Amino acid sequence: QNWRFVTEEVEGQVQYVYAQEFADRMYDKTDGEVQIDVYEFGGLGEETDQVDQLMQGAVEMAVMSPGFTGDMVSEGQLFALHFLFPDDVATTQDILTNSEALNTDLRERYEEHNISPLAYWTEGAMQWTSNDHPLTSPEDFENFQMRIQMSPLIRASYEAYGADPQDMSWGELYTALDRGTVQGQENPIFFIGDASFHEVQDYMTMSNHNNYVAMTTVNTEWYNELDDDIRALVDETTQEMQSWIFEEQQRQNEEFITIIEEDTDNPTEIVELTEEERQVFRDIATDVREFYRSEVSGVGGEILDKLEEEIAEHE
Ligand code: 6CS
Repeated sequence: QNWRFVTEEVEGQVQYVYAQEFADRMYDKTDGEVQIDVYEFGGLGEETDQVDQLMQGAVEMAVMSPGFTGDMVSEGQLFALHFLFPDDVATTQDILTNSEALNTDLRERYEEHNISPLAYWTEGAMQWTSNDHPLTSPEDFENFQMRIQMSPLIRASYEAYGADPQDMSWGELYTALDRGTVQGQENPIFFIGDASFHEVQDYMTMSNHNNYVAMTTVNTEWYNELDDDIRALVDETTQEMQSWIFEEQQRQNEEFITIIEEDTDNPTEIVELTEEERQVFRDIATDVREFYRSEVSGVGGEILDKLEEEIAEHE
């Protein structure tokens, strides 16, 4: 069997090495019966094209960011809510792995679109980068052109801070930052460094305002028709990979903070947000949850309510 596994990142980056490791494990477990071709970002189009390809079965597997399914699975946008998950990334990963709200309820919502999220995992805490000034208060966001992924809730989150968000693929982001089409963006540290965004940005604010969450997804119809033993191996491998990818993202995020700090040709000032500064953003972001419940979620915020209870249990 030959499967196609598409990712939103390029060789060496977290999503790509995930897919490669997944492919190797499946190959070994099936003595070569299952061969998976891994595609890096760009080979099959932009992120939103990849969502279509998975839905239509043009690819069997994908690592997908919920932000790019924002106009389709409205509940999946809850990952865009700032300051929702605990600050501790390991605790967040534990919730992502075990949450019933996500692994049962949200999964059902995605399956209505022929997408089955088999697992959710973090690529690390997100930080803000900017030109002209560091982003430390809502005033700094006033009319600030912020690049976002195509999700109405990510848009609402930054509009609440006063920003002027613009959505685009990350494939266009380096040039857009360089030319000043947008002034800033959010991403985990490894991605900021590996995509060289820091070269065209002056500041990186350690905001830890959210976690970058990726999903291991499969085409639902295809998955349901797999032989039981192969489907069990897919599930088993997905579960095993949760701790593997946690360590990998941690390694890459640590490695790239040093690379950014030591890149003296492209100096980036690193600014730590104080707890007081974070609290100002947290208060605004908490109101965005009500917007999600009333305007965005198709289920009156039920999944978010349950997830908030699960998070509270962890704290
Ligand atoms: O900012 C983005 O859109 C990209 N960021 C990451 C961490 N992975 C892929 C995604 O498309």
